Amino acid sequence: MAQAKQAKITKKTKTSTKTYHNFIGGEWVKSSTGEWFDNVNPADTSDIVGRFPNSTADDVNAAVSAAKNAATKWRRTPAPKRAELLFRLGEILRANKDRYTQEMTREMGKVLKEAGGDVQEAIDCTYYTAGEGRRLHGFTTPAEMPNKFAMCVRQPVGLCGLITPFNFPMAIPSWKLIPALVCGNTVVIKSGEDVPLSALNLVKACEQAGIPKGVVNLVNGFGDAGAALVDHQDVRLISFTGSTDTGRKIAEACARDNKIVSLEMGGKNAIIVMDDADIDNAVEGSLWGAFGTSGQRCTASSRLVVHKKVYKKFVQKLVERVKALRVGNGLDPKTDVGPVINEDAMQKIHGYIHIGKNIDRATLACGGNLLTKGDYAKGWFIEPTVFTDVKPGMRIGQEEIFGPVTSVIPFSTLDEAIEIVNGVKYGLSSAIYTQDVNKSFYAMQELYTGICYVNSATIGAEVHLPFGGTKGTGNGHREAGTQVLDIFSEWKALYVDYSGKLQKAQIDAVEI
Ligand code: UN1
Repeated sequence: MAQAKQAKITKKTKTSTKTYHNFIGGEWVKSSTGEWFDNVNPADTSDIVGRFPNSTADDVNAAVSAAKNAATKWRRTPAPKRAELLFRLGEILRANKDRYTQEMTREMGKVLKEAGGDVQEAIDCTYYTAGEGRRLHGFTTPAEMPNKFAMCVRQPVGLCGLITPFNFPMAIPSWKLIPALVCGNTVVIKSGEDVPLSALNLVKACEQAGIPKGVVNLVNGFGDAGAALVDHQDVRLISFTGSTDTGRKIAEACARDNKIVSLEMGGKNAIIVMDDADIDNAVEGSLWGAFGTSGQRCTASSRLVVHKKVYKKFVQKLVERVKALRVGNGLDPKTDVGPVINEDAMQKIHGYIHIGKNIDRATLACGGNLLTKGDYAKGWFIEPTVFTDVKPGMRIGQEEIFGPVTSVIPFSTLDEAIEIVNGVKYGLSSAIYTQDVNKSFYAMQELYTGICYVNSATIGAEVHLPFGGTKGTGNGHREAGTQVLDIFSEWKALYVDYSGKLQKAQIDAVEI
């Protein structure tokens, strides 16, 4: 990564490439060092989408200080008023959806339809969560003494640092930003360095919606900028989506400062295909779950756990469909599968293909090669790859690959399949294809994941349901839904004694 970063950084002041800035205290500003990095199209690395400030701890400090200055006024703004601005933001996102979609495909590589879905997820999240401005429900409860009132309200946690990944360049920033704002927090965002434009588009839309200066701040850059945010003493909460390794380091750093930390990390999700399943439907779901977004989703269906009775038929149909997938530039509407995000990712995924073939010794049913000729030479392309006869304990059956590679694992009984699905260190998403209502409910009960689907793939979560996972996927929090409010607000218990005298809890009991 370090090498890729160095190659991208420049101090040049003159360029024909469009230049973007950090957003700090309501102003668009350069980084304190005057350094820039290029945002490169992963389908065509000769296409530079823009150049962005390479920020340091000084820039992060400036952004945190702006967020701190804006905090009191924003916290005191009634939640329905905060939400009004968010509804306005939703309108702006909707009006610009096509442009955002194009720009996202250009910087991230996913096909246009999927980029449109990503922007739509940000729109949905904005409208849905803005509605919380008129709810943010607390509760009342009886007090144990007469003439005393007890209730609970949500209060903002304070200054939030949001660190976001490359794979959902607008949706994931919105999952964090919108609930943080509706709860009354101010934020500093450090967006994924491979996809800075989509988060910037979201922040620009916040500015246009009239969100006050300093409430939303954006710092572009690499891991050192993220680390400066994590270590800053004025930051109260870090919300992070990304790799399990980075997440663990962030959690350790946050623990030292007693910061609240919400982590959304890896997955090794699986689809179970029962012998009674509609096989064609299961094949379609597997194709979409494994190769959508080139497999670069935390929710990707990277294991297909298939009943032995239908194994042969399933594999034959799947491989036929996978071979027909068109790999190419996501901007071409005929493309099914775009590039992967960068060279490091491509090498890592290719490394896993090597492991699958030569160390695990699974059967390579199709794919397996880097695509480097003709137009492919300009980008980071990999053939959609299927391994069969995979044993659950193999590395390709255990580790997150985050690319267009899936492993088919045979099984004989539903209990065995459930054990295979649960037998990894992650627990984000799972699925089962079956026509049998009893089997589906049994699987829903036994699959130990944060999300579980019946008769559809492991991807495609909706914004009004909680998103997150068990075990190594997270640290117990859920994004989206109303559950996300528990990340971005803290409970305050309120007691009002209107008896006019001292009443001692647990001591002055009422006689009955
Ligand atoms: C992710 O992969 O990090 O459920 C997010 C889905 C999308 C979100 C995925 N709505 O696949």
